[in-house]
Amino acid sequence: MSRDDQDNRSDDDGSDGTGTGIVTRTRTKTKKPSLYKVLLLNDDYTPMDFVVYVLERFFNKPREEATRIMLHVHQKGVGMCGIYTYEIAETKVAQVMNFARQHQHPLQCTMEKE
Ligand code: TYC
Repeated sequence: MSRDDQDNRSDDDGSDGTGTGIVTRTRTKTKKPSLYKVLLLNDDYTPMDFVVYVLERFFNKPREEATRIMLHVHQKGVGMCGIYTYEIAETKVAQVMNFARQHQHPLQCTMEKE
């Protein structure tokens, strides 16, 4: 049995030996949430400094790491900003897209299930 399977074998299931009974077992909620990668896509127009700033502001990256990620995206076409639960990832994508639009840059940010 894997670590995150439920194991309620010792719980009282209401059995009375007659084959009928009230099921009173509880299921402890321990499922881990699915995780999503937030990705930045390269384009020919968004300034490098702007991308570095986005990584600092929305993904809390130190300047050096932000620069490394930006250059990776610039060279490879796509790169990862972070891994989050669905709602956090969705929020990060929306924040980046809104911020880029406000500054009239074509920067694209997306998410994919890990
Ligand atoms: N390719 C852009 C340039 O040369 C820089 C850039 C990097 C743009 C990363 C988007 O996600 C990006 N100005």
